[in-house]
Amino acid sequence: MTIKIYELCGDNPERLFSPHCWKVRMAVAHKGLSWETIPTPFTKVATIEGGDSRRIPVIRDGDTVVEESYEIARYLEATYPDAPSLFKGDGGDALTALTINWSATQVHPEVVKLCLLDIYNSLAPVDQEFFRESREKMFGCTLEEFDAKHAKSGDGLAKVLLPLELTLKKQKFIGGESPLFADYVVFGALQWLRTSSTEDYLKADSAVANWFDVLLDMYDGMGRKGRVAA
Ligand SMILES: N[C@@H](CCC(=O)N[C@@H](CS)C(=O)NCC(=O)O)C(=O)O
Repeated sequence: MTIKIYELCGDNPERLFSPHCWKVRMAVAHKGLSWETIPTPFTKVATIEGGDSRRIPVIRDGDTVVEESYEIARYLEATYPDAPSLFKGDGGDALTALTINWSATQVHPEVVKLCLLDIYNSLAPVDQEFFRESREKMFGCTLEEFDAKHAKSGDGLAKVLLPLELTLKKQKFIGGESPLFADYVVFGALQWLRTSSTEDYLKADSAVANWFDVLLDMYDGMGRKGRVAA
C-alpha cells in the first residue's frame, strides 16, 4: 500500500519546504514504506482530505487519515511495528517530545529569521497573499520589517544548536548509533532552511553540519535532492 503524504509546496511543486513534512517523509523512508507526495500549496492546506481547518502534514494510509507530524510518527510506529523503530520504546517516544519542543521553540524562530522572505518569494501569488496576511498578523510587522530586523550571520542559529553540537561530538545521532524520529525532528527544521534559502548557514565542519550531511544522503539522497534551483 502506498502512503500519500500531503506536503507543503511553493510555486514550483518540487519545492517542498515544510519542516514538519520533512520529519514525516524521513519517518516513512526510515520505516521502508512506499509513499507518494501530494504537493499542496498554503491555500489548499485547510481542505485536505475533506477537512476545513487542517494543518500540514497529513497522510492517507489506506482508509486511515492522520494529521500532525508526531501523531503520524506514532501511527507509523504502531501500525508497522516490524519495520525499523522510530523511537526504540516508550522512553524514546517520551524523550522525543522534548526534542520537538526544543526544536519548535529554539531552532524554528532562528530559521524563520533567516528565510522568511525567501519563503514568501518562492510562493505562487495567491499563496503569497495568504502568507503575507497571516505572518504579518503573527509577527506584528511587515515581512520586510521582520527581515530587516535580523542579521543573516547564522550566529543565532549556531547558539541555539549548541546542545545538539555538544551531543553530536560524542555520538553519531540523537538516537545513538542510528537515527530515530528525534533526529528527523531537528533535520526537518534545518531542511526547512536549506530548501527555502540558497545560503548554507550551518558552521562548516561543525558536528551538526556533519550529522546533517549524513542525513541528507540517507534514503537515496532524498534530503539532498530536496533543494531545487530558484
Ligand atoms: N505541530 C504540527 C505543526 C503543523 C504546521 O504548523 N504546519 C504548517 C506548515 S509547516 C501549516 O499547515 N500551515 C498552514 C497555515 O499556516 O495555515 C506538526 O508537527 O505537524
